This record gives sequence, C-alpha cells and structure tokens, in this order.
Amino acid sequence: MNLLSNKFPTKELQMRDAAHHMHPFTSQAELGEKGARVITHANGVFVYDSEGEEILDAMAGLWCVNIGYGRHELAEVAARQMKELSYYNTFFQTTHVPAIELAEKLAELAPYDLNHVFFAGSGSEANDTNIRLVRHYWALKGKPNKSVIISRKNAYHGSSIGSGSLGGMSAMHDQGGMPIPDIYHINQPNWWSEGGEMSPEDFGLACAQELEEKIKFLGVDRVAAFIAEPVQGAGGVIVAPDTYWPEVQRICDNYGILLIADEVICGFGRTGNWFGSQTLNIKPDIMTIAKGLSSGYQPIGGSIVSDEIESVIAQDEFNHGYTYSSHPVAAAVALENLRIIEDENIIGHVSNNVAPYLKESWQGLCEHPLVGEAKIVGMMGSIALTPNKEIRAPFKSDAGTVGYICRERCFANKLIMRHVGDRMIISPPLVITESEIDLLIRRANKALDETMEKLVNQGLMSL
Ligand code: PXG
Repeated sequence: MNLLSNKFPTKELQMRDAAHHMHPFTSQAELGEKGARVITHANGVFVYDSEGEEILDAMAGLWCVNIGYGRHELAEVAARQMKELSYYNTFFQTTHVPAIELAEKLAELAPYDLNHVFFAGSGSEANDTNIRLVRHYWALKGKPNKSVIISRKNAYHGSSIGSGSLGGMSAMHDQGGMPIPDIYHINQPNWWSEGGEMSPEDFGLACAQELEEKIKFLGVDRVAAFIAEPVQGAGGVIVAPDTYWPEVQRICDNYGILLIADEVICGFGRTGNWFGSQTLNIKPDIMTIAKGLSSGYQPIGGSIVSDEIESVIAQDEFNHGYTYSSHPVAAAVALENLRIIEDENIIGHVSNNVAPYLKESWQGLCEHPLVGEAKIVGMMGSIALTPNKEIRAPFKSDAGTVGYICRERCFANKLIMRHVGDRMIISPPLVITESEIDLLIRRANKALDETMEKLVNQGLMSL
C-alpha cells in the first residue's frame, strides 16, 4: 500500500486547497474559482495530475529537477541519513559528515579559488547571506561604507526581503517595502525588448557600461558588489549579447568590485558545464547555489566564496546562520544528486547530445509566424512572441496577455512551458532524451498554432 497515493476526487482537493493553502505568486481569488491543478506523482520528465494526465514538464519543476523525477537512490539516502542523524546543526563549533563531504565536493567542482561554502536552505537565504557577507567583508577591510550592491532590473534573486531587493522585479518591489537601502539596479541586457535600433553587440556593451557609470556616480568607495545571473532565468531566459560579460568582468576587475554570480538556475549542468560562469567565461568571487544542487529533492542552497573572502571573514565571528544551514539530510541528498550527475555523465549528455539537439529544434520554432527570436544556452531557452517579427513589435494587449494564452494552450497540450510577459521559456530536466525533445517541440508548435488562432480571432494579430 502506498500511503502517499491520492485517493480523493480532484474537486474535493481543490476546495480544501483553496480553503487553507496560500500559494506563492498566485491570485488566490482567481485560483479559488478555477481550482488548482493537483500533481500527484512524477517520473523522468513527466508529471501526472489527479485526472491522470501525463504532462511533459519542460520547466523541471521550478528549474530544479536536473536529474529528473523519481530517482529512488535519493529517497534511500534520505531515509538512511534520517535514521543515522536526522538533524544536527553546524553552529557553535560542531559539524557532521554530510556537511563536510558536501562542502568538500562543492569546492572540488567549483571553478577558480571558490573553495568555501556557507549553506542555506534556499537560494533566497543564500542571497541574504551574500548581502551580509559582502558588507561584512568590506567592513573588516576597514571600508564600512562600501555597502552598495548593484543588480539589474528584471533580475530574480529570491523572495525574502533581502534577496527580493537584490532582484529587479518591479511587481515585487511594489509590495512590502522593498528594496532595502543601498541596493541599486541597472538595465538588463534584453536586446529584443530594449535594444531599439542598436545592434545586439553595441547594446550589450552599453548595458555593461551602465555598471561603470553607476559605480562612478555612487563612488567606488560605496560599492561592494555587483550581482547577476549568468543567464537571467525567471526574467525570461534573457541571454546577454556576446559583448556584455567581458565588459562587466573588466569593470568589476578594474574597480575592485566583488562579482556575485547567481548560479541558482545556471548551476549544476543547466548551461552545459557545472556552472554558468564557466559557460560564459565569468570569474566570480561568490556563487549562489540552490535548485539543481539537490535537483529539488531536498531544500538546500548556499554561497560558495573565494579563498580571499573566506580569509577575511574568518578574522571575526560572522553572526549569521540558519537552523537548517547544512542540514544533514539535505546535504546527504545533494551529495547523492551530485554523484548521479557525475557517474552518469549527465553534463556530457547535455553538452554532447541533447543541448545541441534542443538548440536546433528550439531555433526551428522561429519559423512559426508568432515567434520572433529564439534564445538558448544549454538547457534553458526562450522564444519571444510577436505580431510582427520584422520590427520586434510588442502586442497591443498588456504584456503577458498573449504569453498567458500560450501557457494555457501548452497545458491543454500536456506541456508545461512557462511564460514571462510574452516570452515563453523552458528549462527541462537535463536527462531529457531526443525523442522527448521531439515531443516537446511538437506540443509547443501545436500550442503556438492554437494561440495564433485565438489571437487572430481576438484581433491581436493579423496574418
Ligand atoms: N536566484 C535565482 C537566480 C533564482 O532563479 C532564487 C535565487 C531564489 O531561490 P529560492 O530557492 O529561494 O526560491 C531563484 C529562484 C519562476 C521562479 O517563476 C523562479 C525562482 C523561484 C520561484 C519561481 O521562474 N527562482
């Protein structure tokens, strides 16, 4: 008998859910009327709902299930660890084997001299750690005024008040008193929407140079760090033009500003290397990790910092930590996840096989009349929907209206593809096969056809 299998009718579950469960990033009233989709189980790249539908999850949950669903090895490791040491903390000069081994493994995998890990329960917590860490670092170096962190509009770095402030989502800043002081945002390198008449290369350079202007404006004695995702994920899989990152790196190096690469999505194989920083040739001082670290089987995140940062922080007691920092069960599961990624050569599977295959199929979507550009790095991709690709025109409806219609058509065609505004995005499990990619593309094309039919009927597009 499987105690976890669902035995309730969907309607009943939806009513009970609406009565007591507050959902993240959801209009609760709308959900109450419509009823939530109930996911009951999952395997490989597929999730199953309470109506028995098999849905291809092209988002790997929330960008996290890198090794795919249903790997029992992780369950077995979790059970074993819970029996042996279900919990102990690493405060007050104690430690345990899973924390030791995971920190050591991450130091081995991380590039450059990123050799020290501070664990958290999530990406948001890790970025909160980073805020305190970089400010404390400069204070210890006798520069307490170096407390500003520069980030980017439309970045996503988490939902806590610190990490949400680092993020550049205006809809989030509208609620709850964000951003906190000393966080500034520059423009994102989103050429499709914001590049105007400039070439992508010139635009990329101009966006990077905004960082320099901001540093000069605020004063280098005030700026502690710049934080960015190697490829913006939740912002719509925005891939910067090739000119962007080399210039950002030059500026950070030139002014001695710490560079924080938020690898929460890009890490652990997503871009075809262990870290997005390697794919994009970035040399960060700190990397934020979460999601693919455990493939979402356990909540865990962290900050991997350089030898230099660790040596400065070590001079003093860092008054920071979470009850679940380096949780032994989460750490043991993360280790098993990393073992699977390594032993099964999942990153090789990505870089040699499925990423090139997905790239070709994904870029083929540009032949659809509704699709303007298709962007892809490794296993994260986006398409821009447009009524006129020649002039990169937006729809006359509010941004997101068309994306939402397309997302609904994807669901109806048993494909989970998200929308961000009028961009559609994917980030499938890294273990996806070529035939599953074919299925993904077939369903995406069908959803695009149905979306276009609706748009033509609603006068939002003409053929
Ligand atoms: N950094 C990045 C780059 C992320 O994408 C976080 C930090 C925060 O991690 P936690 O574990 O605290 O959620 C994220 C999370 C979406 C979506 O709608 C994206 C995320 C989370 C929830 C929804 O695309 N990314």
